[in-house]
Amino acid sequence: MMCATTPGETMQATLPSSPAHTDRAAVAAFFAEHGFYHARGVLDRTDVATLEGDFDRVVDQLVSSGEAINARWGNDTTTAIDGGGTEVIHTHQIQKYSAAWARMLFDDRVLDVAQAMLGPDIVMHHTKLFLKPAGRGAAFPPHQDVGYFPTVQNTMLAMNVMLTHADDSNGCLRIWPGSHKLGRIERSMGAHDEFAARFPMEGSIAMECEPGDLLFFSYLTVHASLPNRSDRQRKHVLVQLHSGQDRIESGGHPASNLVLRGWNHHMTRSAADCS
Ligand SMILES: O=C(O)CCC(=O)C(=O)O
Repeated sequence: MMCATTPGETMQATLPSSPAHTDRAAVAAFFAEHGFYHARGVLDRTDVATLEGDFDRVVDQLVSSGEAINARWGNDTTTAIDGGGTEVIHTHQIQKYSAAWARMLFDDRVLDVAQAMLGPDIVMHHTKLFLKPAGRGAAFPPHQDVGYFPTVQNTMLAMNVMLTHADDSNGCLRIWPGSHKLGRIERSMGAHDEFAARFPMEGSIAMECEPGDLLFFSYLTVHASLPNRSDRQRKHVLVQLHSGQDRIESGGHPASNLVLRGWNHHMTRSAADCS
């Protein structure tokens, strides 16, 4: 909750308690008000063990590929937070490696929660694996995601599938509740000191999560994360979703346009041929 201030203003934020994920109306209202929603315990231990096993296998494959796999933002704003020499191991589209992850995308327990925020038509834009290695995991400065894949109706959100315990010491996500109400902010992609100065960390809340939790936030919600200085890895997969009533304004970012539930109302023959 932003206390008695406007979104984005500096003031110690406090964590509004998320409603149960079975109460769709309450989830929708909470998300509209705060710009995020934390669904606890959606996936069980067995699911997490399978997904984490495949996550680790993907990481091994990435490392042995010899490709560039460090997605740390190489700018001074990041170095001001984490001191440099850090990394985030990353690939897009984990479902192109693992059938277990492809099945997870269609899991009704997951989609039932997403539907509360997106309605009955749900399109997956892309997925991203993130591993913040123990002791040297990179920070992300405050930013919005809207600039990367804007949609006409701003329905795009991130669904973060948590595989490990995450807290500030291993670089969990931090969110500025209510900041989505500021809409699209100029130069919000995070590589700018002015933006970071406008959103000091004290105005954010650390989203402590457990394996099997889902953390949703709008692509308008300002978010960040601190470095992983702990002896614990931080593993999660981010799934970018939008409503099937909405459409991408401009391309450029890897996109799957995979319909997970319902219908993609703006799909065309030429668009279906792309990506
Ligand atoms: O996972 C993190 O720590 C931050 C990732 C992020 O901000 C993003 O992908 O937009």
